[in-house]
Parts: sequence; C-alpha cells; structure tokens
Amino acid sequence: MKSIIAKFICATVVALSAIAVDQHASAEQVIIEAQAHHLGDDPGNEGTVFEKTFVLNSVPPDAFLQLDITGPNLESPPQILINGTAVGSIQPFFPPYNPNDPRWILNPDGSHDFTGLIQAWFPVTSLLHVGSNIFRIQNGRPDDDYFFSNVILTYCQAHPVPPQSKEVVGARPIPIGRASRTTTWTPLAPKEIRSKDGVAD
Ligand SMILES: [Ca+2]
Repeated sequence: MKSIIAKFICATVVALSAIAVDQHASAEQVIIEAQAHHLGDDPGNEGTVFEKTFVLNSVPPDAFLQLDITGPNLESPPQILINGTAVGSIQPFFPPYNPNDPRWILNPDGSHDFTGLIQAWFPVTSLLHVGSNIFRIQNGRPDDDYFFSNVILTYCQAHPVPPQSKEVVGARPIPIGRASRTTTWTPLAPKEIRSKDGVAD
C-alpha cells in the first residue's frame, strides 16, 4: 500500500511539475539505451567500453539509473559511470553465489560469472546536469564477456536505497510503466567476494 500511495503522489507531482526530459522520453523516464550490447573479448564483442550521450532539459530531484546485465564477472565487475563519475558497484546486485545454480559459472582462475539477469539501480541525481550527459560502462577486466540492455533514467520512484555492504533481503521496486512484478534479491556479502587473477568468460 505504501508504494502505491508513493506512486500516486509521485505521478501527481510529475504531472503537476511537468519535469522536462529529452524529446524522446516520457515524463517518468529517459531511455538512454534500450538495445542489448555485448562487451568483452569473445566473438561478437563491441569492445570493452560503451558510451552514450543523453540530453536533459532539467535535472530531476530523484533520478535513478537502472540497467539489466547478464554474464558479468563477480570479482571484477563492469564499472558504470555518469559524466566520468562511478555511480556505485554492481557487486551488491549479484545473487548469492550458489555452486548448484547452473547460472553461476566457475572460471579456471577461481572467479565467478553470473549468467542470469541482474537488474541494478543507482541514485544519480548529483551526477547529472542540464544539457549533455554521458553514460559509460566499461569492463572491470578485458576478458569479461557480458551483455547489458535497458539503460534507463527513472524519476521519482519508490526505489529503496541500493544494497550496500551488508546482506539485505528486500523487494525490487516495480518501475512505472513496466510489468508489475516483484523480484526478491539477496546481495552477496563482501566476505564472500574473492579476487583472483586469470581468465574469465
Ligand atoms: Ca572472454
């Protein structure tokens, strides 16, 4: 109920204030890049860096960057930046490592790739400015192969605080305009994260 009320208030605020976004977006979100891209060094890769410029006519007070990512390396995950500043780590958005889950790949070097869907989000209002902004995603290690898609800037939503260092169990918010569903997530505790050298896929 709380989130429904929050969304009603949010939608009302958005409607009344008519927050300006770029010409391709609705009042609630800016689609920075919807298409899937493959970064890494395996066949079909598009390199190890992807950048895209997006334009804002105003900076919303409550903006979150969200994206879907599949296949990244846990120990050396891709880094995401807005205008040259890291938005935060995607590591806490990985599910807990489970050797019995076929979506987890154990690499020869002892590191791990997660081939299931990871949905990450970050508060980014302080990193945005009016005019051109640059979204960037870059490999944490050049041989890490992964796909990302649905890079979206969302406004005024009931996003929880992104997971931090401690294990947290919660429900991902339901983005406005997307299918109604809730996914339970359990970020990995830092002590479970190990770093080793070698080859990742
Ligand atoms: Ca690779």
